[in-house]
Amino acid sequence: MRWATVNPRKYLTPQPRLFVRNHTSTPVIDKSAWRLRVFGDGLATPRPATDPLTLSFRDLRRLPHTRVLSVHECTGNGRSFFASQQGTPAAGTAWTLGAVGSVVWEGVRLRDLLKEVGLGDDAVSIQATGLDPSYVSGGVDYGPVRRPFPVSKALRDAVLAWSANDEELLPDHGYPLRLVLPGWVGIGSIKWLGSLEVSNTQLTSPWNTKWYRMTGPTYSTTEPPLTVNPVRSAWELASGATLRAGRRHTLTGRAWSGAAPIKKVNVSLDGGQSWQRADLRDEDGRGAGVATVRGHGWTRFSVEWDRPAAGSYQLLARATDTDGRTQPLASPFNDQGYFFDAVVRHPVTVA
Ligand SMILES: Nc1nc2c(c(=O)[nH]1)N[C@H]1C(S)=C(S)[C@@H](COP(=O)(O)O)O[C@H]1N2
Ligand SMILES: [Mo]
Repeated sequence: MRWATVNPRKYLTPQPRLFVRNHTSTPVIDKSAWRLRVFGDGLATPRPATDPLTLSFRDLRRLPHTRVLSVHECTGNGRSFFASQQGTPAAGTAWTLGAVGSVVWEGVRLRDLLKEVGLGDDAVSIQATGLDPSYVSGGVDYGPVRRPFPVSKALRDAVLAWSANDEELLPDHGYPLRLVLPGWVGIGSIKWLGSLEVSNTQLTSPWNTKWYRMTGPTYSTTEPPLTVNPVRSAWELASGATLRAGRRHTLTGRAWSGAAPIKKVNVSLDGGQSWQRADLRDEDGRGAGVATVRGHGWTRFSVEWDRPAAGSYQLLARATDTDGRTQPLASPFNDQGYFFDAVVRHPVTVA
């Protein structure tokens, strides 16, 4: 998503503008032939993978529906700033800040589906697997993209979504059905959902053991899988945008957190010498006009810039959420460049 194209008057991110992150390629799926397979020893009546429960799209539509707002974001959002701002390049897609969007998902709560199929008393872990081709890298076949998550998250707010912003999911975003884990790393929200394994033991996949956990000089070998997204913010401007000298500008942007609503955004228009509080709108996602889970929308901020003189400037935004988490001035390096949450120095020219 290009921040320069974000409409300050629109709260949600239109699907065609939303970032796409695929490990392999987008599969073409026939919705009428598609089935969700549910199995595992964590079901009330355990079932092996070879004899799963199968649900058609129609079966799912018969369950209660819900609409849930979430900020959808890739774990590697901001990764390129490890190189450009901190001088320590990290492996992976060189996102700036566009691997994020705000979406109202419609679908079935996973807890309602689990109630329908019968959840066992000892279930702790659920693995979601996509129908996209297996991921092969460096000559190793890691199998289909899949990641486990705790049953507690499933019961709290996970959704099986068939639409985004009241439109059918686009193929690139997981048609016909994707999982959504609000506030959690994007990899948790498995697209083209094919199966759910419900288990009485902790499940694993390379996507929570090998990737999507912190590794690197300052990390131990036993860091937990990444779950809740950090606090971040961005200006609705291109990097290096040119603004007219001697005019009054309203600078706008957005701030978000995977954990809690945004409490304040401090901004600096002079590279960090002086700071002021930005004006906030729709804290707690009210801008989406839907009943929302607390903290799962983003907050728009704005600040007036009155007749700046010609020159080069750096705009900084630093957000804090109501859990007391504030964007740091630098993010500790990790090999894969996850969770770059530091204040970004956004260059602009006034001419
Ligand atoms: N099946 C499947 N699900 C997936 C992926 C994938 O490659 N395959 N990529 C994940 C990652 S890393 C992210 S950030 C989000 C991106 O979702 P989007 O492309 O709809 O924005 O999907 C996640 N779910
Ligand atoms: Mo991602």
